[in-house]
Amino acid sequence: MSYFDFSNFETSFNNYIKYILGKQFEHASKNDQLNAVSYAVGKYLIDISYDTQKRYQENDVKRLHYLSLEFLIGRLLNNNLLNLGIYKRCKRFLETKGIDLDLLVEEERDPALGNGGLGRLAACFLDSLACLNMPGFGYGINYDYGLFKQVIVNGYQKEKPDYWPNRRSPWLIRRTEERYMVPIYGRVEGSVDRDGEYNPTWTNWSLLIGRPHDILVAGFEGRTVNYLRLFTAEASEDFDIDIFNDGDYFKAVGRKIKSETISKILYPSDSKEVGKELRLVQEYFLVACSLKDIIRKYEMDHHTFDHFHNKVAIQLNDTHPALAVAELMRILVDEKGIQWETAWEITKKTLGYTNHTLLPEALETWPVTILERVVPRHMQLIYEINQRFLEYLTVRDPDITIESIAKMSIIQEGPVKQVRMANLAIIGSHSINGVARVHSDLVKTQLVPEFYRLWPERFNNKTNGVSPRRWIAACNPGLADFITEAIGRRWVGDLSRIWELETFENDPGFLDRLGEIKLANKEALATLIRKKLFLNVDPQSIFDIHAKRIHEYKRQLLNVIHIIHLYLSIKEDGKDIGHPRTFIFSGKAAPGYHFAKLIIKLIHSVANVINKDPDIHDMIKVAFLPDYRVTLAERIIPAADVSEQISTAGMEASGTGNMKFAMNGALTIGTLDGANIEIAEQVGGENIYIFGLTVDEVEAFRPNYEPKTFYDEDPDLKRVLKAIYSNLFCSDEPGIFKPVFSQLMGNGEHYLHLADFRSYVATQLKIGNDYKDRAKWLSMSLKNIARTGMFSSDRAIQEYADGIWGIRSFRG
Ligand code: 26W
Repeated sequence: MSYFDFSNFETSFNNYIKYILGKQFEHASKNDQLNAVSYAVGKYLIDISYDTQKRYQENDVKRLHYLSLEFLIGRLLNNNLLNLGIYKRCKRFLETKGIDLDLLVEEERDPALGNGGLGRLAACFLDSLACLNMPGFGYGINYDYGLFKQVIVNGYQKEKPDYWPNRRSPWLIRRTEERYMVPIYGRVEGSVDRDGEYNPTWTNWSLLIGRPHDILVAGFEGRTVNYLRLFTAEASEDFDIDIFNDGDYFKAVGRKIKSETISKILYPSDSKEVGKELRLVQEYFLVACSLKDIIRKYEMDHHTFDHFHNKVAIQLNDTHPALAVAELMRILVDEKGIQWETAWEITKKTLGYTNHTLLPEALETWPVTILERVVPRHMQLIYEINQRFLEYLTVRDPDITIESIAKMSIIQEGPVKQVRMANLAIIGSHSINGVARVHSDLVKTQLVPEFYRLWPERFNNKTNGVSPRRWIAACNPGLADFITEAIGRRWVGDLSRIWELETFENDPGFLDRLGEIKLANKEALATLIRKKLFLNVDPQSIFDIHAKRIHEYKRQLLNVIHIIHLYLSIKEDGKDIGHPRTFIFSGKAAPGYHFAKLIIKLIHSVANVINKDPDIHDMIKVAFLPDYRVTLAERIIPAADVSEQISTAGMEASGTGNMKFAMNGALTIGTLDGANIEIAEQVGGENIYIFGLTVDEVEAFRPNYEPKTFYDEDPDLKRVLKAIYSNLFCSDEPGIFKPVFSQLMGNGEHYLHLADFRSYVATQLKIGNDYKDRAKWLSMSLKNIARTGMFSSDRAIQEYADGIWGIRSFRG
């Protein structure tokens, strides 16, 4: 139950159509109706947000600011209705108008302001902060174009622009009264002040203008509404003359650069560092706007900066906003006149850094030359921070080796000097965390062991989590109602209670109903597949799903190799593969990642051959659902029997899809990587399918790994690889998959596909056998739902709040 009155909902809805759109109800389009409902919901959000802000301000609470280049929030109407507790009432009201709410929510656009895991995690965290009644706010960029839309043409991925009509979104509040002026480019002139101190002035800069737009974030049961603040880069026509030196009007106009391009588009890579100047400018733009906003708010109630870190926490979502270290120092030292040492203590105590990837190609570095041009004052400050840090190192340990110093230095020497953003983030933060236990251990032992030895107390783990509101309650209403009927509603706000489901473990009627819910979800997905792909799949078959970005380390190829193996065993050996299976893939490849795009083509080509082959008797179907995004994930995940989490051990930082699938009752086939390890601990080894080399084995294995040995010694594998090399799957375009063969057979094949093949095949075989025992399967499925309570992002946020941010729940 919500604590506010629903009666004015109807009035808001009607008024919107009549007075804002100037239409009669009969003439309102679907989109008008959607906007009218969103408007009525938005009014509640605004009211609650005023109360929330007032509460925070009166109590002078400490606030958390989550800085992220990506927020993959998904559609909002359904979730807002659910969190406010007015879904059912809204549905009934709309019925009186002849509107089906469930159809109406499908009209909403899905803002794709993120790539994948990192962006979606940020969105789940905002949901949890609000649900825990904590003062936590998101800061990001209001891109005009989100992640591209993926269309498939003849099996190939093509990218189409995804224009997010953000100017028309009913959820986005443009703050017309606020904007931030951000200097960029120019040069630093060194001078000496009255006390003989170095007193630099950054001059001749150009000007960016950042306009805040807020998306309100509702907590569960509507007590707290926080916000996600997104900045749009605007070119100002009517800038404040006051901010310029007198008489400098014309020069000032000249310095106002075309800044709209900066928030035009999200970079579509989630693994390769981009290295483009515009990306750096985006990072700086976000950091500068956010810090201006944070400091302006702080200064409304505080007159000194002595206790800044007691009121402000800032979390860096990966290194993308790492310039915050330099920008905060610049503000404190240059603008507020605070002593370096004091400013440095404040900066460190304020900032925390989360690492989300160990992939070397994803570790950000920027050429010093670019930084000097774009943010000359920041580059100076980075040099100063680094010099003081290196001095500290040698004083602390006079025997320190040159190699250690070189590794820890923010500057990487070489033909082109580079700034290592991870080192900057680590040196400038009081907390450095990884996102699953094994990942945090690898950060300490593999990624930055020197820093760990230096400051062990700064390193910690915060295993990821996902929002049970979006990833169970909203996306799987059948399951949600079923759980609530069994154990009451408390699990939605406190997922640790979901273990209570296990008391029904031996109730066959209960398990049967669980099976029926899964079947209904599979039927819905089968319908979607029929609609989108003109392909019939049998809901009674095993739905084995691999949905995530396409990347070699995530090993979609291992899955494909297994599918081809099954196919050839039926076709050539006349084998019985047990229960029929439907293999479903979904995911985007970065536009410049050619090999990942070839994997997409291979999946389509294999699907084309297998789906049409009468000899297979429909025992195997392969489907690729295009344009994976939050909304599609909400359809796919509730329908999975098997969840593919098969990355090469040591390469997936955590994964969060793995958690979503398990809590919706899918059984995981996975390596001991990322959060899979913790999922296995929670559900128990007998309720998960673990295979393959472990992190330690991978490490020991790599130096002497020769894929060719596996090829020579395993006839099944040899047959599959030959099939890929041949034109079996590409008779129209001969030879196109030869690069896949060469990659897999290449010495030092980094992802160890062939080494894990046998163990993957054996584990898949076991899945096929276990599935035949329906009671056993359903009981395992139930245990996955009941034992994954710790993977709620509420748990993760509580740990961040207690261990890093020092913020508290504040219900008033
Ligand atoms: C600069 C290009 C770029 C952009 C984004 C490089 C790297 C990234 C992200 C750090 C990649 C990412 O999304 N990492 C994922 O983060 C999730 C949330 O913690 C984890 O669950 C995934 O395992 C991790 O791959």
